[in-house]
Amino acid sequence: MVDGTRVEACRSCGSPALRPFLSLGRVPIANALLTVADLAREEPRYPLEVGFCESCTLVQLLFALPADAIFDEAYPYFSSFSEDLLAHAKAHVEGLLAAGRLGPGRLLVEVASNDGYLLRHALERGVPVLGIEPTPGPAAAARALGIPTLQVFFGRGMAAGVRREHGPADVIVANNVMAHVPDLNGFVAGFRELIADDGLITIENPYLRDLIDHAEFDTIYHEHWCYFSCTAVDALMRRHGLSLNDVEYFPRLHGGTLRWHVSPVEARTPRVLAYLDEERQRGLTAFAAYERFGERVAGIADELRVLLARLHAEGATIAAYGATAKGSTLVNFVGIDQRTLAFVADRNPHKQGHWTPGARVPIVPAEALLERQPDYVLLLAWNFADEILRQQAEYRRRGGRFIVPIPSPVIV
Ligand code: DWN
Repeated sequence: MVDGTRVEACRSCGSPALRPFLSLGRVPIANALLTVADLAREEPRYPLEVGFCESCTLVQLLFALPADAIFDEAYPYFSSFSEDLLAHAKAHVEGLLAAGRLGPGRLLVEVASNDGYLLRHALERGVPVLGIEPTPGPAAAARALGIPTLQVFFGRGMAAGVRREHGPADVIVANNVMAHVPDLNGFVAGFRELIADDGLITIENPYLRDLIDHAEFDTIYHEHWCYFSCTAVDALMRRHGLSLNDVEYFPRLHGGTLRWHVSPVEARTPRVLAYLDEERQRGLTAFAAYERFGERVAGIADELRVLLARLHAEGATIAAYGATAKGSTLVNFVGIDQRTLAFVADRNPHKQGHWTPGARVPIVPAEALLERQPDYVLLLAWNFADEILRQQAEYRRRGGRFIVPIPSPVIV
């Protein structure tokens, strides 16, 4: 059990005007997979609650755990188990090269470089790269690819050291990490410290608008301290002398992802202004947009609970695919456990042989779908549905059906 803290001030602007709008109960740390020894004792649970800052509009956790309790030695997330994600990362590097942002003499630094899923593509093109990754497993995997990797958490002080040793970064890439840092201002100050005056920072995170529109409540878990809109990112960057200049939207990535383009030099595009305007028009900058979200979430959870109970009562065998962090939130909030789900299949060998926290469902290799041919598979990695349904065509040809839980449960 670690000491969490109740959040009294906005992680971005410091305002005390935080308004709760969703509680998902007391849940275990989503990626704290259990070993057989862990099964002998109850895993710790912590409040999972989010709120809205009336001052800068940032949506954020209202109960926070220390980062080193989450991103520890056993942290199991490796990016390279999705072909679509690898292709997305390669396209990003190629776009930066085509735009002249990268080249032999221009340093690319990736914050949360994980297992080298992105930097490998830059290294192959002769780009000087540096990875920053705090978790030992992914950092070791990146180094095995020849990627220089610092195994530390990124922040202001650390960035100054990198600049002294390596010089300023021409490009900083920060994918699925800005939501994962407790010291949000220290993190962004690190960007300002490290980036060259004419440099570009690209930041990818799931888009808050889609979380609300598609009821992606399962993407809320303790390793995501914040949930970003353009409005909140704009305010955050201005505070550190950076400008949110552009934005790219990837609707099929992680349930809807934005790539924010940030630089020390202001050069705002009509596209980013349109996103900021749409958020105001949609009401995402006011509490009312979030006030009834909890009711929608409860409705989806009830739908899924009733569907699974009906299938189970009919004698159907049900498993799951994707031992995901979001899957922990979903099954623990809905109240599903190993009595309903026979197993969860996952391609990541670091997860296999463990059990999911809370629900305690055994994690097995993906081959189990064909070996055991359950009647239904709950797709906990629904954000990769296109890729996984392609991959599991044979399971489906044999009559297997997937249950896609978000935005509402459907059988495909
Ligand atoms: O922000 C985060 C997102 C980007 O990734 C991190 N906090 C942690 C992680 O979230 P998640 O665990 O909910 O994520 P993913 O990325 O949806 O995980 C997919 C899981 O599914 C992985 O364990 C790998 C597995 N997988 C598989 O077994 N076969 C994935 C694919 C595409 C497959 O074909």
